[in-house]
Amino acid sequence: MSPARRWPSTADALSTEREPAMTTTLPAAPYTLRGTLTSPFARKVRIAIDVLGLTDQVAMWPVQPTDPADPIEEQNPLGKYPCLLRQSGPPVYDSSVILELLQDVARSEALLPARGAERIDMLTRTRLADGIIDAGALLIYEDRYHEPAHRSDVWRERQTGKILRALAAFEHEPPPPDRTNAETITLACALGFLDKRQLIAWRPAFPALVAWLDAFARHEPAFGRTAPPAA
Ligand SMILES: N[C@@H](CCC(=O)N[C@@H](CS)C(=O)NCC(=O)O)C(=O)O
Repeated sequence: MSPARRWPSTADALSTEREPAMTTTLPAAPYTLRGTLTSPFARKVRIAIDVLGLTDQVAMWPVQPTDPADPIEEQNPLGKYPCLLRQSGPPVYDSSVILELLQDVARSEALLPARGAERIDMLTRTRLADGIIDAGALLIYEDRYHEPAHRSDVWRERQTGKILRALAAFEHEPPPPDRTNAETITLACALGFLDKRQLIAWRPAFPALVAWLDAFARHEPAFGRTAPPAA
């Protein structure tokens, strides 16, 4: 694996509002995160890096999704990001597994309990929030990869239904907004993704989640620091 271009390890790269300048310098950091500033799954990881105090240990190397020469498919055969490269050991994916690794590196259990019923609950609720992003991505890909005549309203309704039911579950029982953990990070990234992509008008239908996101953003500054670029 010989990257042509990388980002250096800087806190700035985690919080930037624009793509940082490229460099050919190989990072000295023990870990390198492959992702983009617009990826909600990569945002989960960027927030975790920030809150766990690991910004000096993780370099950033942006994925160029439209560049066939980008080695992301060698690093993760699924071609998905985020993907965390290590100085020793194979690459680590997906976002929730990366969160667990980062917790280990930080010797913390702040994001996810190590064992017990709370761990299973949090993993399940984190997957529920992940599923909002997954379904939203499928809506985007439907438009991106299918000509208008081949787009399926049935498919769109299925994905929209998943998003709405998951949002209803969180609206009914939101996690405490003053905690930063795997569930709250992922839910905030999912809601931020819906806002950014304007996939559905969720705000009028889910007022408790609107309030929840405001409160979480006030509680956790890393959420604002990792906002996707405006353009
Ligand atoms: N379950 C994975 C999902 C990752 C994912 O779908 N990432 C998107 C970018 S936000 C991606 O890689 N899309 C390109 C593709 O699916 O080929 C995770 O949590 O990391």
